[in-house]
Amino acid sequence: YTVDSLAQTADKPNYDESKVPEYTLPELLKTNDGVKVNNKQVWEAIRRPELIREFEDNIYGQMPQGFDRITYSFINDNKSAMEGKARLKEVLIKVFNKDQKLEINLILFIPNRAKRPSPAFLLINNRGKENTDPTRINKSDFWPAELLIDSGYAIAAFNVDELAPDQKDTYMNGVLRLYPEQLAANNGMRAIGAWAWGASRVMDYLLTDPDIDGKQIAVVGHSRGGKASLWAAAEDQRFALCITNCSGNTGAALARRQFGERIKTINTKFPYWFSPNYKKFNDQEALLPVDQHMLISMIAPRPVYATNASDDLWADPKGTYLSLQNAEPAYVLYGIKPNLPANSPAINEPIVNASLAYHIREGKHDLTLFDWINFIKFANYNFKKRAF
Ligand code: GTR
Repeated sequence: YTVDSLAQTADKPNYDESKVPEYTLPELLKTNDGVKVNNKQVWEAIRRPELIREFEDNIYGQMPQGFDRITYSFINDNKSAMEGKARLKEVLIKVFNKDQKLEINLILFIPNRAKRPSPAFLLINNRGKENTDPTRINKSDFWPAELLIDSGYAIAAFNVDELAPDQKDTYMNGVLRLYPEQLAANNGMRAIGAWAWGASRVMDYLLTDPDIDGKQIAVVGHSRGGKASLWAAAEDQRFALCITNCSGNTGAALARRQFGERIKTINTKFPYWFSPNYKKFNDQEALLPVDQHMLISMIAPRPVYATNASDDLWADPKGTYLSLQNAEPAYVLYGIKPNLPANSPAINEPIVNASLAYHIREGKHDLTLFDWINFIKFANYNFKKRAF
């Protein structure tokens, strides 16, 4: 072997289950001082905040909490959109901080014939404006607004590029202009954190909208957007439910399995997604003080739905299912027994009537109608039950 070919072999993704290293997950229910967490009081007062800090310091960066001012104005308000089925609101959200301004364009459809205030789904859209066309001339299964409206849900979306352009040379031209100290810090927010922060600003607006049930808002993201939806729901407990579609590495999949995409790969290709501190864990997964099951745990007792696709081994379906399973003890603290089966369900056999839901869909890395149909069933089940 030449040195070069060895280096290439080392960086090749592993898809062989027998080559997954032995690993021990960091203990979920033990505080950094070694105290056992056996009730939700200790979890909420000590353990959960510890974990939030670990994820902030080592992975996603800090989540800036304050700003000077936020305003909402209506670019469009059409009570008879979608041939009368929905009210369309196009809301311009402006956030001001330190003489800087950030604009978020929110698109929101609310069902006319269903109950009001409506439960809502919010998509963190990482796939361009053409997928969330307010005119509905262009329709896309990535954001099937008509399906949601027909099912009695409001459906909202914003574009991640407004918060942090999804490119290594321009990502700082968004939220980070409002928080320059983040950019300077090794544990500062980067693009994925900025997208999650954006979801929270949309939440700020949604809570002022009398047509929306603020207690029933689900945050949804696909892939890089699914990493952000998990982080948004972990940081912002106002989200009642979280959906993470094919989110893989630094999303729902366990890092320590080193299967498919790895920390080094993601940090090399997308150095602007996570905090600079995360680079310390390139090829050093075992040194992480957390693993991704803890990210899901921080959302407990709120329901989480993770998905995979059969052709998308890069996102490690098995590691995603294991992550959900290992988050269960946090739900048990709230008297909820998610009861995921020991083995991952068969392809196209979703588990939806649960607090921790999962499916692996046939096909490629994508967000499809199949996924959405099951997200609706999951929300129907959990919102009706209101067990949280
Ligand atoms: C890939 C990246 C994944 C995932 C994906 C996507 O290139 O490696 O982590 O985020 O992009 O967003 O579709």
